Formats: sequence, structure tokens, C-alpha cells
Amino acid sequence: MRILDLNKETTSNILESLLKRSPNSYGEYESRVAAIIEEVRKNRDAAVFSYTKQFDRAEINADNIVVTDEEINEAYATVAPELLDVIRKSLVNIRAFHSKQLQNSWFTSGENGTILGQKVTPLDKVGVYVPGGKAVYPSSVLMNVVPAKVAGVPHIYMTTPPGADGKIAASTLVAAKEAGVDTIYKVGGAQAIAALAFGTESIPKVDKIVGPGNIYVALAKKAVFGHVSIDSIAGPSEILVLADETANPEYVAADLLSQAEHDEMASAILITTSRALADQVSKEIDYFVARLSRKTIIEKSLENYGYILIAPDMETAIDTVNEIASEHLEIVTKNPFDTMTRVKNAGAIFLGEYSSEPLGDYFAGPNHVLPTNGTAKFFSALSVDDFIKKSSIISYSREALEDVYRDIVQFAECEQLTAHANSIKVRFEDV
Ligand code: HSO
Ligand code: ZN
Repeated sequence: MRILDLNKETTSNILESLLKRSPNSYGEYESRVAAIIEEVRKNRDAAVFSYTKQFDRAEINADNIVVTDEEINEAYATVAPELLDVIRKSLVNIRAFHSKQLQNSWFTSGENGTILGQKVTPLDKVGVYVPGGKAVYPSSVLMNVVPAKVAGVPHIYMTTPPGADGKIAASTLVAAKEAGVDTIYKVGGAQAIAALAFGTESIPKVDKIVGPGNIYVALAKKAVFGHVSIDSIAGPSEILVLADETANPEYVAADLLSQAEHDEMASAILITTSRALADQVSKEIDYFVARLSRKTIIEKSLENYGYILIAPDMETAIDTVNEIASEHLEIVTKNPFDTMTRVKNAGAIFLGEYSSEPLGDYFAGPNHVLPTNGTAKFFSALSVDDFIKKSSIISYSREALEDVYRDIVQFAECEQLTAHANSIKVRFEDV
């Protein structure tokens, strides 16, 4: 893996190169995606079935688009009991963590009988997109569904592309059932997003669409935003390890590779104050890469977006960490909690040498749907907040309104909105 000295120039070159991975850089696909959305809006089920034939080579119709109980039972018979066990254990942790995020409605009362407040309501219908094909990740099914469930969303629908045989991976079905999905539809791609956004004869229109997908799915989600809500657009996975001379090079190398294996556009970066660690990590990486099954993908992603950066001091290192705003950050320093207090931007922060990133991907409980591509500067992990909304509550008594009615009338008249003024005045004056 290339080793560079960290300075302003390397940082800005790396930042520029990382941004090429953003779905915002794929404008050329936009018109194709827009055409699919229009077609689904107009021809509904017929368009969905025809795109599924074209892109997934599967014969889907109104009678077989919904995954049946028999198919789910068959999936349970197929998955290893050990996997089911792990899914259930992981679910316990994910539910426990997300339950902490629940917000209550609140009300506050003032003098003269005023009551103000915020009423929290879960979204009514949510669509969860689950990719098929190469990346079948039951862990992501749990991460997208559980926060919606914990928020109290009553209707959770899932869409996922079928194989040419019309089937869905057994692990996806089992994870969906365990997490509490209500109905699963065999449809993927931009056509699935359009169907969820506008509704078809078979697929209900939802209030929000979440879940990762390929570039077509990402652009389709962007295009339907406003008609429905969406989660943030997931880019390729990223790991940044911040380490000093106390870090174990073997662990650091292994953790970097854990995300590099996701795809050729994934990014793995080590920032360290120790030149000796940099050299050792680089050797460990060579050792592991030669032995890992996804060697070719890892080699490409390291070549594209892999860096070992030697920082002159911890302060410069942390400044760069904040500029990169990585999806995952591991802090492996003498005093990781102290270092963490100086980190402003990261999707998830893993502290100490026993908190390797896959612990968060699968098991600890926090969500693994995280902001990528520098968006950790302004976005957060997927959470219960994504599945609730808040209505403001306002209630005044006669006395309370009478106390302030002239102020309101004055404000309204300044805006020349006399009907506004009138609706206040009518309660206290002859108008
Ligand atoms: N690390 C990925 C999530 C994932 N990893 C799923 C394994 N399975 C999100 O960045
Ligand atoms: Zn991962």
C-alpha cells in the first residue's frame, strides 16, 4: 500500500480523489433513471414487470410479485441454524441500542392556560430497498428495518431484485422476517424505487424509502426525493484508522482490509504518527491480501483509494481525520477516549484495539448505515429519528390570547395580511 507523508497537498489530492466516488459524479445515468421512473409512474405494474424481465431476466407478475409464506418457510429450512441464531442475537443488540434513541412527545404549559408541545408520530409506510446479486447482506436488512420497527412504523415493505429463477436469497428472507418486515416484493433497481415512490397496482406508495443500492437505485432515490422522503445516499464503504506507535500493526492491517473487500471503490486509509507502524502495517497488508478470498477486489480498492499517511504530529492527524469525515473511524492510540473528544466528523467511531470495524457491521448494536463521502460533516447514522416526524402543538386559552392579541395584529398588519389580523381581532373586537 502506498505510504505518503501527510501534508496539505496530499490531503487535498486525496480528498479530491475520494469525491469521485460520490453518486453526485454519475450524472450520465440520470436520464436513464428518469426515463424508468416516468415509465413506472405511467404504466405502473406493467412497467415494473417489463423492467424486471429486462434487467433481472425474471418473469414477475401480479400473482408472484409478493414473497409467499411458503417461500419464507423454505428459506428457514435452507439457512444454517447457527446463522439464524446469530441473526437473533444481533437483533437483540440492535433493538436495545435503537430503543435508546426513542423520543417522547413533550408538552409544556405556561401562565393563563397556554400549552405548547411536540407530538412524535412514526411514519405510516416505509419501503426498505435491499440489493440482490453480488451483495446479499442480511445484516443490512436488520440495520434498515429495526430502527423503523422501534420507531413504531406500522407498515414496512421491502423490495429486492429476484434472480432469473424468480427467487430471493434465503438469508435475505429470513433476516426480513426476523426483523419484522410485513411484505416483500420481488422487484429491484430504479423501477423498485419508482414503484415505492408513486405506487402501482401491486406495490403500495410509501412515505419514506431507505436502504442501499447500486448507482441506479441511488440516483432514483435522489430523483423521487420530495415526493417521498429518503435516507442519505450511501456511497462505497470507507475506513480510516488513526493510530499511534502503540497500535498492533497486524490488527490495523486486518481492519483496513475488512472494508477494502467491499468493492473496488471502497477506501481504506491509515493515518499514523509512527513511521515504524506505517511500514509494519504495509507488510501485514501484503501478507493478508495474498491469502484473502476477495484478493482482486482488495488489490483494486487499495490501488484506487488506499493510503498510509504519516502525520508529523497527532494534531495534524486529527485535523485530517476531521477533513476526511470518514464513514468509519478506528482510534487506536494510547488514550483513545481522549483522542475521540477532538474528533468532530465520523459516521461511527471505534475505540481501542478490540473494537474492530466488523463488530459494528454485524453485532454491537449501533447502525451500520452511515454517512459516506465526507457527508459525516452533516449527516448521522440511520436511526429511529429517520422514521418519526414531529407535529407542533399549540393551545391558548381566551385570557392568554387576549394578553397578546394586539401584538399579533400588529405583526400581521406589518405584513399586510389583514385576514390574518382579522382572525385574531374577531375574537376580541367587533369587526
Ligand atoms: N460496512 C458496510 C456494511 C456491511 N458490512 C454489511 C458487511 N456487511 C457499511 O459500510
Ligand atoms: Zn462492512
